[in-house]
Amino acid sequence: MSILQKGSLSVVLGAQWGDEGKGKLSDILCAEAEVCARCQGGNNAGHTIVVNEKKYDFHMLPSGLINPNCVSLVGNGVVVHLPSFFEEKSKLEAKGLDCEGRLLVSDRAHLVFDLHQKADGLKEIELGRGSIGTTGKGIGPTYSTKADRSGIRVHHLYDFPEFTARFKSLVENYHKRFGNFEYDVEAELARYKELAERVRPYVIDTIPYLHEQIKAGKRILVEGANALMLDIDFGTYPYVTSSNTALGGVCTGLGVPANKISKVIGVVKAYCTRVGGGPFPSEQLNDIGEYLQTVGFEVGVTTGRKRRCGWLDLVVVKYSHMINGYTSLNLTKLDILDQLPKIQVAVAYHLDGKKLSSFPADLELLSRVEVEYVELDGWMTDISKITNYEDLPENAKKYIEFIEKEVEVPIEWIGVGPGREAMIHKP
Ligand code: 2SA
Ligand code: GDP
Ligand code: MG
Repeated sequence: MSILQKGSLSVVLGAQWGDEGKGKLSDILCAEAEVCARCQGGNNAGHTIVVNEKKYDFHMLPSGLINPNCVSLVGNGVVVHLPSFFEEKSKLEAKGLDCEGRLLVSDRAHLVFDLHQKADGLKEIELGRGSIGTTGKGIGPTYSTKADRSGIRVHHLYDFPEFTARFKSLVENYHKRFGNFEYDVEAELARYKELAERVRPYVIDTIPYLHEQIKAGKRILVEGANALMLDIDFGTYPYVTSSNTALGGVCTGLGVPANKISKVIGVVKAYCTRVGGGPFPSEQLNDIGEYLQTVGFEVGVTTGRKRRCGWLDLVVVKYSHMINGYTSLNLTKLDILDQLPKIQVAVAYHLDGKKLSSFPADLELLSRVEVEYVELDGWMTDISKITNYEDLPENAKKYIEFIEKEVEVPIEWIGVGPGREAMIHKP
């Protein structure tokens, strides 16, 4: 059975606020892919994959590493903290994954320094009650320095005088911005001289590499990180991450033409979660929210924070489909709803008596919307061992079909448990 098209890119993207289960689907699809690529974000991401009851946590590295035949590629749009890169690699190797010879890093990727992480924390303190609730991994400051052209890219490591000058200027700018905080510049430069040599075997120009892979008919799986509602342009700004998590980020973050993308899979959790600050119209600050948080083990993979929980919001999923153009969906964690007699789904937002046409840009308007819900009957049955669509309880099928009809996209996969095998494929 072939799901991925040869000589093209298939993309897995989060359709809500993240943690939908992108890692699990990416890992499953990597059984067919020759390359697995990350195009944006950094080690703020947290993708948990369970194979034979062994749990792997990925942050910056692509989930393709679990599959021994897959090359994993960190694209130019990713921001890379080198000490974390090696730490993550070591942890995965300790679990038995052999990463050597099949891990590539773009020479155009921007580097995250401890300095960016420090600035991330200081900015959050400045924001006080309005803080974003970032992961503290320096993601925002690194994309900021990229955009203001004072950033440092991987290739700068191999022109050390240039690297040193740029690094010193970066430190000076941060001192001007935040006051003189302690930072041992010389020690950091010495550390990066070493890191430059350690990372050298992985660094390539990924643009011609990907071009050749496409030409040779290879299948490339792109593993999105974060999700549409955290996109810097389309998310709940300013409560977003600092990259384009939407489909556009695939082209800019890998240097590939749009017409080479053959499949865009939206990953949708059967309910909804968000971690960090910002609006969440279908959030349930009640027993339902607590049920979803505990039964769904909704805890941040990178920071250990409890995730906020609520009902599935189809206004969000439809909005994300307008931007990403999903060819199919993966509905995940359906098993978490097993014990709920009634399930609600948000289907529309109303403001001042009028139905909104989509998800509003203005957070003040968003704070005043009334959410319209449709209530469906639950199935009150353990579905975690079901492997065929036909065997699902009638009410679970009704839930799935309701979503398909509303969003107008077929649901191709249904997740019924964390393990690789707990995925129903509905061709
Ligand atoms: P940042 O650190 O600048 O990207 O944070 C900005 C916002 O983006 C959110 N964000 C995330 N949301 C969900 N999951 C993420 N990954 C981890 C996970 C999160 C964790 O898989 O659990 O461990 O807390 C992720 N990364 C960034 C973040 O919460 C801010 O709202
Ligand atoms: P990602 O960031 O989108 O890759 O998602 P995370 O890994 O942060 O969070 C998803 C969590 O749910 C992980 O712990 C997965 O192991 C787990 N998971 C994924 N799919 C399913 C599913 O269908 N059912 C259950 N019960 N757990 C799932
Ligand atoms: Mg996650």
